[in-house]
Amino acid sequence: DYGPAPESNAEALEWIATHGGKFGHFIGGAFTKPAKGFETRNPATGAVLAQVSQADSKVVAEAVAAARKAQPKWAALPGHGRAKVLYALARLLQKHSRLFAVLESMDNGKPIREARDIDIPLATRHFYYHAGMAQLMEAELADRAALGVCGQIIPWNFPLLMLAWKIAPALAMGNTVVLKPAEYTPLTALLFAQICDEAGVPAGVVNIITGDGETGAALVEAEVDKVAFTGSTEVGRAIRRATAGTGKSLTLELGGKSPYIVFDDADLDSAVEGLVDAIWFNQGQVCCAGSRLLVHEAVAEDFYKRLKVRMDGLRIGDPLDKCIDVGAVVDPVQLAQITSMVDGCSEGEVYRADTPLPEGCFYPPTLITGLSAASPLMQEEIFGPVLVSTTFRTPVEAVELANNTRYGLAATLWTENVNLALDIAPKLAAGVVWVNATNLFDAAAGFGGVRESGFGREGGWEGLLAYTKPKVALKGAAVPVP
Ligand code: TXE
Repeated sequence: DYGPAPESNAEALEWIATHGGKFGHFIGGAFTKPAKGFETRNPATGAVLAQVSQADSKVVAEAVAAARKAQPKWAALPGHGRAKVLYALARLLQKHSRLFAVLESMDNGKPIREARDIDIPLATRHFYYHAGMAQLMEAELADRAALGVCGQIIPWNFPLLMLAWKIAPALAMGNTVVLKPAEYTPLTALLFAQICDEAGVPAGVVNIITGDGETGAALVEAEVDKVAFTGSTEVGRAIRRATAGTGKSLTLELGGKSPYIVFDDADLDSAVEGLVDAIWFNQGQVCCAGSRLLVHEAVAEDFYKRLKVRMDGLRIGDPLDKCIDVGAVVDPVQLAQITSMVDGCSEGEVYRADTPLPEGCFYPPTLITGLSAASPLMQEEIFGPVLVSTTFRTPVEAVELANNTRYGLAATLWTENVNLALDIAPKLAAGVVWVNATNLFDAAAGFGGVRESGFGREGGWEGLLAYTKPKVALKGAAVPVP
């Protein structure tokens, strides 16, 4: 239903109201009493949506203890026992998909079209996939065991999807979890907590605690066996330091400045469409956003012209409007950060989409051309709807420019020449390379970075292994040891 009317937020507001507009933490299968904390707001309107609690180290310890208590029994379940629960979660995500999508859009500011067609279906798929893997692992991974209790910290750009990426594989492999959503976007995690009970998740297997970076730091320090983090490179670095020498497993999925390379023989219209998705999907707040356009100088002028026409056609506004392409930036703090980075740049030529911009937490789709490779905007993650660009002459130069950053999360290249694609793709320092496509994700494909974009994979076989440790069982020797 792509009708012109905005999606109704009545059900979401009603759900918040059933909790009295105030949420505690979800520990040991029940919500705690709401305590002192902070407000979460709708960035598109500025309206307060709910009050959530701030977990201190005592609350973190309680949640970890609940997870610890539940873990042996959960791990001892046969694979099909855990699969049953994961399938139930997947089905309930589908059943409540409209509520999840509206809540996500209101809390984050993302267009409802994206929440409905991408975030929620991909999160659901992750649970279906890992339900299957929970059963398969018994046969395939008999020499691996669960890690134990996992502390999981997620960002605000894809709140439910990042929760799914963290919780589904952990549970499939017999771990229990304490997850902390980002302070800007706690609501879908709290709704997920509620459906855990309906899905038959045993008490203590999933614990959700809310709070800011202090809560996150306390979770890293707590008695957990693994920390899984997605967020900024700076915080990732602090977490790596804090876990060094502790024996805790760690996976980090951090920032990026992913190149989007357009060769002179590319299908330019398709490459423009891909780029719209690469940088303006979710207002550019995507770790693997194709935020650095490298375009062959022979087609650059033509490409920029086509791109600007497409930018001017993007509709920015009420995220609950089903026709909207670009929604609100997650928070005024992020908006100020984007604004100061762009305004602080004295180089290049700035083009802002010629499209009406609503009042509030919105930033126009922006293209900055003619930047030098060393410019801060070419090097630093902006994490907003801002595309930076420069040109190249040869494939060798394209690879050099592409790899000229501290990051290595993703890369995209467009060419009609398959030999060129096969030559260039392996030379790009990136965890994933997309050819004539962009932003393709699958629960069966490991996602993650190299260099300062982090390490470890989420999804696929590697993602499952990251929630296990090797286990060797030696039976009584048939042959006497000499
Ligand atoms: O991220 P943080 P912020 C990048 C992006 C963005 C910038 C800042 O460039 O502009 O980071 O965003 C928790 N110990 N990305 O400040 O702080 C925090 O509560 C443990 C890219 O929101 O990294 C939240 O749950 N946890 C990224 C989570 O970490 C801590 C997505 C992420 O917040 C902590 C988000 C600490 N010391 C931002 N401090 C991506 N790769 O997708 C904070 N947290």
